[in-house]
Amino acid sequence: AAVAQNIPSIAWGFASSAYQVEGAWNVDGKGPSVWDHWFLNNHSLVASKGAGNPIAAGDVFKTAGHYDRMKEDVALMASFKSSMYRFSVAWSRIFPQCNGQVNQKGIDFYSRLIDELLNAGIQPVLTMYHWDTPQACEDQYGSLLNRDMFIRDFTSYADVLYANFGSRVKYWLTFNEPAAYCGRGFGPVNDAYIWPPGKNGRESDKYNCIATTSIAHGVVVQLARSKYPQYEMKFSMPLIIAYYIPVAPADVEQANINTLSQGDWLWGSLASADGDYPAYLKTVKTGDMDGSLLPSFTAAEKATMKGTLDYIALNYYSAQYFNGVSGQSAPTLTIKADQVPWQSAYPGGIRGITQLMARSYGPLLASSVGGLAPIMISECGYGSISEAFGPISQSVNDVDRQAFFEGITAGLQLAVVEDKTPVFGFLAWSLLDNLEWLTFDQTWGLVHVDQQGGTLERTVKQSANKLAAFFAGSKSPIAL
Ligand code: GCO
Repeated sequence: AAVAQNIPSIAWGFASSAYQVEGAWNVDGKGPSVWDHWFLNNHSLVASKGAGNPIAAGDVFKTAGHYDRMKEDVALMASFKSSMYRFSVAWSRIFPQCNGQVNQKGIDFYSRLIDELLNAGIQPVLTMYHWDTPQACEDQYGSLLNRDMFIRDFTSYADVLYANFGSRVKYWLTFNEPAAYCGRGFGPVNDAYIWPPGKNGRESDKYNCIATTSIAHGVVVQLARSKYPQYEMKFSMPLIIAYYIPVAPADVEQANINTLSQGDWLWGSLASADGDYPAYLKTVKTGDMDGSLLPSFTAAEKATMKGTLDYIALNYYSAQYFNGVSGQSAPTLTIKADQVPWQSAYPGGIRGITQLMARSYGPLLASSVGGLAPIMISECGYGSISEAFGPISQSVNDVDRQAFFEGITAGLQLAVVEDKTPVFGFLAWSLLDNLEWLTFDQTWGLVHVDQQGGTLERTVKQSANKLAAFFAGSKSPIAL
């Protein structure tokens, strides 16, 4: 009973994205996405990255075979008593040719998924764009670099999604991590990880892509509000933000700027009263963002964007210490045995980052809870290198991932129970071992998928059981 009292009331479950789990890339009328196209045309790349790797050994396009195993996967989530699931719709299932023609079979698949979730008591969270633009939109006009055409087509797509799913889906996420696809897909890239459409362009292309994304977000949220007022759809944009932990009191201000600026070049305009970036950003340079390069918005664009963020959707993976004296950031490296190189996995940071976000955005959001911004942890997970090549027994006994989630849940408990931070959803990345974009040497699932053997059979890892036991079927009392 003592344990039960401490369970925070949070809707919880898993997150995924279409390209990473579905497979069936050319089935039931689906057109190729830019990611399908990239792999189809880069066999050597797949082969070189894939030497001895589990996925490339089989059929890379099967990923986790979720398209054919959807019911089984929902049953799995229900068996953990989870209450929320984040998935993305593959735009190229709905508009395969980017010519305005809707593919009904694509709609049918997501409609069945949503019904299956609702019947299992799991609330759907729908991501509209998780990087997989229809290749036809890229071929015809250059996708995100052609602002007018892109927004026109994304708006038609949004309209179809709202008309079909708006009555059943409350939580919507527009664009997942724009800095990632705008940076690696359109901006200059100086390592091997060029992402589709592989423009490798100028720095200004990256910022244009970011601005197009912000405006498109504003346009489709306004569409939902004006055309479908009968549906209670709530919108956010999931961003990945690393938490900078100050090492001394004098470092707090700069550490917070480092953390908040990663979100403010997008959320800042969408949450603000005037639709513009917060003024402080102009002189800030951190990580992916140089504030002096941010393009300016017209009055009409600002009017479209302002007030279009209903909650904060935070993808939390990493933290770093920030030392103002040296000006250096050092990784925390709390869990280090086999984590992926970019992840500085520090579960303890979840308490501080949620508190910072809730306080900073609370005054700006119409749906704030007691002055604090409601937060959905839209992704949080642990990528393992050794698991990807090891035997299934090692994968199932995923000690590092378990340690990560133990730290996360301890931090969440303090965040919700002690700090009263309104975290209403927690989504672990990811339900299944899947296709991690351009890398084949890491696994993120809380459920093992037999990719090596090609059977795609699911086996529950201990981390999934741990999370399920911690949350014990908890739901959230917060209704936006
Ligand atoms: C991201 C994406 C996910 C990744 C996950 C692990 O954050 O990059 O949203 O698709 O798979 O983060 O790297």
